[in-house]
Amino acid sequence: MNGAEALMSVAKKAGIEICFANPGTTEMPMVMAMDSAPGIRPVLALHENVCSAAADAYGRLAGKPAMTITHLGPGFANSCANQHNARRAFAPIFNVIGQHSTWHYDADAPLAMDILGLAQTVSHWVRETKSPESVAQDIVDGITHALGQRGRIACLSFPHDHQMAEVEAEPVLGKPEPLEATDGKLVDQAAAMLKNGKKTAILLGGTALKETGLMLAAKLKAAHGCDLVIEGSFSLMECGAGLPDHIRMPYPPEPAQALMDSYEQVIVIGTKLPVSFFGWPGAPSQYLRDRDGVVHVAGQVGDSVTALDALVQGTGAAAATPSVTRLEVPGMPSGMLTPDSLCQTFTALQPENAVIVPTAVTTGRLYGPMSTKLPRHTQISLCGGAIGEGPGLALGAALACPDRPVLNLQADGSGAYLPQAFWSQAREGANVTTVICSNQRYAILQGEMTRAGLNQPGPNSMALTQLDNPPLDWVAIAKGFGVPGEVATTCEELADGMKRSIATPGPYLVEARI
Ligand SMILES: Cc1ncc(C[n+]2csc(CCOP(=O)(O)OP(=O)(O)O)c2C)c(N)n1
Ligand SMILES: [Mg+2]
Repeated sequence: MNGAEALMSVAKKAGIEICFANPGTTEMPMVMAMDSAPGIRPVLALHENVCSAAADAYGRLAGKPAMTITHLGPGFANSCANQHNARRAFAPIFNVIGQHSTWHYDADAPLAMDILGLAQTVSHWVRETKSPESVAQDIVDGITHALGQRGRIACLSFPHDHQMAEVEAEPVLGKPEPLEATDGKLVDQAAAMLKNGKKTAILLGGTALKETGLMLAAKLKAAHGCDLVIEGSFSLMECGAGLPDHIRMPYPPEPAQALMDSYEQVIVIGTKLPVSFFGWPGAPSQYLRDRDGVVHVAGQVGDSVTALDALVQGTGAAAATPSVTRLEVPGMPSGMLTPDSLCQTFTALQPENAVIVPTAVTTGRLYGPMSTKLPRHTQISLCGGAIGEGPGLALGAALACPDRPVLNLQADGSGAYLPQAFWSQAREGANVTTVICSNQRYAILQGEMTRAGLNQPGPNSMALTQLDNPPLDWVAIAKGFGVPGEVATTCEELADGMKRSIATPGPYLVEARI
């Protein structure tokens, strides 16, 4: 067995089933090993940022890492924006980066660059195989690390000569690092707060947003009348009828600060203390800083479910009937599409058990609050603020959950970062409905200009934020990558397009013009 075959066989034994790849010459042994040591599904992506986006969603939904294979430093560099998003989402990913043969390092060949230095900026674990003897252990160490806590980014730089060398492959998978244990004193403090009658919010994030955590929180809400606030960007949230109603942490700093200030007490579980997305002049940076009545029971890698359970037991809420929402599907609006009616149409048609990728920036802001009473579904949001991940997330979601419909509510400007994902969606038969919210501009940035006090933007500012000259033809873009689609300008047309898409297997795109 050579090193590349060892990679495939060890990774398969460790539970890895899929590899998002964009290979080159230095990865040829790994490409060939996908046949000589088969068992891992190869998925070609036409840009490395598709690999990382798809691996991000796959990791969040499957709960185990996908592998990626990218070409030297430049190939991996192309994947970095979505590696960053994946790191913020605590997605497990095992990245294998092809490296030159060790005897070729001195030559300083054109594609050579500092792979480890680069990978370190987006990863928790970085290593280069040192010798053929270490290869098998390096592989399991990387996978073990990726599986640690909620999930992490692990990067293995794999020199070409080590891929081809004969290697021994009987390494043992280590024990992944567990979630951080809960501090009983903090639980006691929070329990006392829940019972003291003051106005209280529980700010929830991370693993607390899965069903078990949410249902425990629903008991606390029922027993103590507290509000549940959800972190602004979340890795994975179960949502819809039968789960507790909640308030989303607003994106702009003023309403976010006002929301936090409206509570005498805030208990934080499964996320960090909330911060503002940007440092806007005069606006707050950290919403819960320097105030009383805050207890941080569990952080982003804390064991939030155990913490919530301890709170339920410790406050006598175990017998409470959980406070949950009832199914309420909005009526179908009609007429020309507006951001509001677009989101209403989308929610009216959202099928049960769907995975939703809500990456529609300005238009999609209305979606979150509309979604809590819809049929049960899962939402995965953009966690690192690096826009343009949506189409790749949708690909990874569809491959992790082949039996579930995947819907990507996607803004146009950000969608244009990653249309290559459509090709992989088509090739893999991914069951994705993409609704492009086509406002033909970077609306959020135009809003930023207004916030900055610019009432009449000049032609150059507009040139940097308008997308209408020439307009993006999304149906043609999708068609070019093998995905059928149509344009909708009214709610009725959007509804028709969505129904067509949901009824037909494979990807489909509706360009919803606002
Ligand atoms: C990788 C990256 N590049 C640039 C930005 C800055 N940025 C934030 S929002 C945005 C435009 C979003 O426009 P669009 O996706 O059309 O959303 P809209 O506000 O129009 O709904 C840009 C360029 C970013 N956040 N991430
Ligand atoms: Mg836009």
